[in-house]
Amino acid sequence: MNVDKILANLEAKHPGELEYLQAVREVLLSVKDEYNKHPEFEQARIIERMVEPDRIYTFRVTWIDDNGEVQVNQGYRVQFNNAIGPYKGGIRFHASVNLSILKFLGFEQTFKNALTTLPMGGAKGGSDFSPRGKSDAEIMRFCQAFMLELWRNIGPDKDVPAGDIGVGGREVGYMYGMYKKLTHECTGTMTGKGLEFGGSLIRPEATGFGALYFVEELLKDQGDDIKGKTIAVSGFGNVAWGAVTKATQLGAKVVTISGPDGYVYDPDGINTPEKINYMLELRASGNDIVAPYAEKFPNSTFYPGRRPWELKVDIAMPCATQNEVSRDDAQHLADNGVKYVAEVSNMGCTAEAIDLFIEKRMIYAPGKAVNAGGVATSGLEMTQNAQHIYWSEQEVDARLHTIMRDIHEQCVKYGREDDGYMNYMKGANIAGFMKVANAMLAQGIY
Ligand code: 2IT
Repeated sequence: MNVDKILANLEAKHPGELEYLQAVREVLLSVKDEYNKHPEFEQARIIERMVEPDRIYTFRVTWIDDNGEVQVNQGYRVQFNNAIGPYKGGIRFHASVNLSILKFLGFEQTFKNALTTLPMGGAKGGSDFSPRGKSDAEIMRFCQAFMLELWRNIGPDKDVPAGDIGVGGREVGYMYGMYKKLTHECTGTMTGKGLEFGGSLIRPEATGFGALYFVEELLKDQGDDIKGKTIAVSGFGNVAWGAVTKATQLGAKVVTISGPDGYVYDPDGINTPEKINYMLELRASGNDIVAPYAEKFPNSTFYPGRRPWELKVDIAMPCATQNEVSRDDAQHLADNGVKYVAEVSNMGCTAEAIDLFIEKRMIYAPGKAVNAGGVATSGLEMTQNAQHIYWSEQEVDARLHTIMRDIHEQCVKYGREDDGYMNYMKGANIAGFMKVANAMLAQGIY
């Protein structure tokens, strides 16, 4: 595999799509040696086919705001790869959304979904619509307008969207409602639905819970234990909330959350139901800030414009968005003796930050392994919908737990280096890649 040549071609075709090229480069560098052991991959041009999405839908979304003004946004669905199952992946509503970001997310989703052990392909969608400060009625009208275009291209065995940044239970409900209105069908075409209409127990918690189950395995592998560990978490959305909840249950102490406005440090730990549920209140306010936490809980401090990676903790868990840990942040973490970085956001660390972690022999686990519990539980929601049944909380949680252990095992299979160092980036990328590559090979060239 000529990584430089493939990347140069991709860059020429998609100039300036930095996040997409970053995600592809990471996977190519990780899988290169393994790929080169398989001339049949090269012959079938597996890698050249895998780095391009199967197709992309782009559409205009027109809606009317509360002032009666007509608003226009861009909508997308990137159907990346369906070699191992129907396209599956979230929808992101955020002002920063563009094709580069959705292509990186769809590409990552393909390998992540392969790791879950469930039959799901990779996709991602979204819009540059910003939910910040929008009324509930505006959110509803936007979601309906978005689905008015998307519905033709999705279906329970074709493409199953879910939530991501800016899309939670409320937005999935509004989109799914319009989908049903248009198709006259009650099928599991979206996941993350409300419990009353096909949603799965534990889906809201699943990404954060799964991340902590993975971290437990990772620590065990190092002869270490989660009990008593201090954790820096970034973000304050659904994923951070699930992570803080489970970390606390397992006896760890989370001391930070963050937003676009800065981070909050709570030396006592974000560890009471009042504090943890206040995260939900902050999110529901729609203001996208964490500063009010420090007013409500005066023993904590708000640091405006800063990120929590400057603190001395045992474990760093980025739970906000892509590239939120820079090389400088990574250097701070290393200087402070932070041993473990478990990325929960998708591509939360820059390539330069990851290089530093590996250079310093810190244990770094990538988002596509650590956060796979979210989409895995979406897969469990699809299973329940297809059978027209509901599983108990215990049943879903036990399955999620088993899946996360399995993902960890797959990482170990491909990521243990000769000196014993666990390279989770390599392990996750190769394990996910091998499954997708073999599935593509078996299904012929098209
Ligand atoms: O990044 C992700 O894995 C998600 N946003 C969840 C996708 C899903 O289909 O549940």
